[in-house]
Amino acid sequence: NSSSSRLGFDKIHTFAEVDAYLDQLARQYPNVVTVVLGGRSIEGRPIRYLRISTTNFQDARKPVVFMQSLIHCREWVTLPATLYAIHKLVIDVTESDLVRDIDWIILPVANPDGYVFTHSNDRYWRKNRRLNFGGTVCAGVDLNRNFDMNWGTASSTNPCSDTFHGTGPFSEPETAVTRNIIQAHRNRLALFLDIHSFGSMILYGFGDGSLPSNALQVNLVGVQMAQAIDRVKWPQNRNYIVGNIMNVLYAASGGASDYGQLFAPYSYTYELPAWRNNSWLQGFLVDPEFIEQAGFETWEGIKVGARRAAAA
Ligand code: ING
Ligand code: ZN
Repeated sequence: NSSSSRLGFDKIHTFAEVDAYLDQLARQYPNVVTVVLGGRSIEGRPIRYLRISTTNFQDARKPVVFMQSLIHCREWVTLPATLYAIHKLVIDVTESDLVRDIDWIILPVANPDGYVFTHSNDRYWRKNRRLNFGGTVCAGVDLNRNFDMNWGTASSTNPCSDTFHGTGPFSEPETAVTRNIIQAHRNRLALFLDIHSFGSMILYGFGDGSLPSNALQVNLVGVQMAQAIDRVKWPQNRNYIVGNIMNVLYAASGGASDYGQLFAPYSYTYELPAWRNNSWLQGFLVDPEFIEQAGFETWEGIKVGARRAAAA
C-alpha cells in the first residue's frame, strides 16, 4: 500500500525504497518526523536522515540520540536495526517516554553509493565509491577510517585496501554528513550509535586502546545494553561481547564512534550477529528469518542505552 508508511521486516530494502519511505513518514507524521538532506554522496545521491521529535527539536534541554547504519554497505543486517527503531519511535509507539524525553536523529543509509553498489555489482563492497586519485587506482575510501580522531594512525594508505583512510580527515562527503550532525547537536548529544556487522559486539573507544575519561560508565552502559539484547536473542547466536575496540578487535583509527565519543558521553559501535557462525564473508549475508529479529533485539539494546544516556 503506497499511502501507508510501512516497510515490512521480511526483506532487506533497497536504497530507493528506504529513501521513499522517509518521505512517506514525513508526510504521514508531520508533527514528529522531518526528513533532512544532510549532503550528497560522491556519486550525487542524497544522504538523508530523519529527525524525530515531539517538540520539533526546539527544546534545548532534551538529549539527542543519534544512530546510523550502512556506513559499511555490505553490512546489510544493520539496516533493519535503524528501520525498526524508526518504526517503534513513530508508528508503533509502545514506550512513549522515548519520544517524549529524547530527540532522535536516524541516518539509515550512511553510504548510499556503496549500498547501491552492493546490490548491483559486488555484494561484499565495504567502502564508499570515491574514484581515488582521478580513477587511476582502486576505488573507495573506508568511511570508518575517515573521521577526525587519530586519523591515519591505524588505517591504510593504500587505496586498494578495504581500510584506506582517504586523503585526509573528512575527505569524504559521507563522513562530513555525520560530522555535521554531531557538531550541530554537540551540546546535547547523549548517545552516538554506529551500527555495523558482524560479531555480536558492543564496542567503545578508542581504537588505539586508550579509554575515554568516563570509561567505567561507558562500559557499564555497554554491558547493560548487551544484557538487554542477550535476554531476547536467538539461542543459536552467541552472547554479546562488550569492550574497547582495540582490546576486543584490533587497532583502528578514524572511526565514527571514536569521533562520536569526543562529543557524546556515550558512543558505541554495535556489531550485529552474523549468519552462519561468523564464517568470513558469509557473515555479511542475511538470513531472511533474522531480519525482524535483528531489528527487535537490537532495539532492546538501543532503548537501554538511550534511557541511561538521557538520564545521565
Ligand atoms: N568493524 C569495525 C571496522 O571498521 C571498528 C570495527 C569499530 C573500527 C569502531 C573502528 C571503530 O573495522 C567492522 N565490522 O566494520
Ligand atoms: Zn563495519
